[in-house]
Amino acid sequence: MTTWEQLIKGTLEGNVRSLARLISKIENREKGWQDAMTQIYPHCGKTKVIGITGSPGAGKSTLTNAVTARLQKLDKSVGIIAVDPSSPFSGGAVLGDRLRMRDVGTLPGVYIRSMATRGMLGGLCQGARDVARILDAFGKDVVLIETVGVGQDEIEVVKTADMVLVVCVPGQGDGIQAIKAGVMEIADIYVVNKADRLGADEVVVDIQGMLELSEKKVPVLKTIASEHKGIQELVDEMLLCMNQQTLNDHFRHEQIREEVLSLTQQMIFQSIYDKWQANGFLAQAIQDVLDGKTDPYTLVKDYLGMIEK
Ligand SMILES: Nc1nc2c(ncn2[C@@H]2O[C@H](COP(=O)(O)OP(=O)(O)OP(=O)(O)O)[C@@H](O)[C@H]2O)c(=O)[nH]1
Ligand SMILES: [Mg+2]
Repeated sequence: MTTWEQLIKGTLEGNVRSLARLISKIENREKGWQDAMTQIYPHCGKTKVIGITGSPGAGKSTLTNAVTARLQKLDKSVGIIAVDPSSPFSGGAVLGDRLRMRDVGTLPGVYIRSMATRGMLGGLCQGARDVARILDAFGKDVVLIETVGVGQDEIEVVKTADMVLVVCVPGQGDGIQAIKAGVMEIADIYVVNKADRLGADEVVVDIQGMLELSEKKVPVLKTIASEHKGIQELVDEMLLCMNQQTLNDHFRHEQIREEVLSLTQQMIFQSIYDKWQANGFLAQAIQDVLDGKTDPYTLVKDYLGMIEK
């Protein structure tokens, strides 16, 4: 049996197998996970976490690949968290991602971890945060979180990052679309990828036009990720942006606030749920509602009232 202590020690020493097993145990919320994270926490704080989001097929994986290669040239070690859809419709996309990122996976020093958006115990955001933190303690300089699409779940995930890239492409009215989807306020850098295609400049102008209304100064850069073009400029901009953000206390404050609230929610739920599983309360409660003896509102209110005392 490998204990938490051994896995944590191994991870801190840079052992990849310990890292992989530690992440799995944390993701599965195995008994003792909170204490394990408490031990990991003091070793964190060096890594920059970058969220990469954008519409399906915009080239996020290709861009992640190219950015990783560039960061490595600059002697920065990289971890990648690929947030996969677990919807039955997108099984193909998951496989596609793995294939496209395969050449990154074989670069020394790159660790890739996939996470499912569904069935994640304790919520995807906290899961991504925990994995990023473990990679931080492991010694990665940069962690890239690639999400699928720009849905609400993905936006919440990238909000846990220190910095967010929003990827747009020409030919889909995408600049505007992304902004409509509520991505505008979270973007730190806009990337117009597939700049080899017609209409890239128009997308840049569109986005810049929208940005004029906002107070935040957000760079808009063109890339051809598949040819590694524009990547050097993008990474330079990313590094610049990261350095500015270390000064931003308000941002850290908001991140911690959000995390404390979400952990409170999860941990209270988990401890009650575990108790219910053990003592059969839940099964009885369901039966009582079915029998018309009570309703879900009263039931939960009474239960919470009881534990408050
Ligand atoms: N022409 C052109 N094609 C590109 C560029 N970047 C990526 N592609 C291609 O676009 C397709 C989709 O790229 P991905 O990197 O898988 O896009 P994605 O956003 O990760 O896709 P999902 O994860 O499925 O949402 C692939 O066939 C890439 O080779 C580019 O700059 N120019
Ligand atoms: Mg992808």
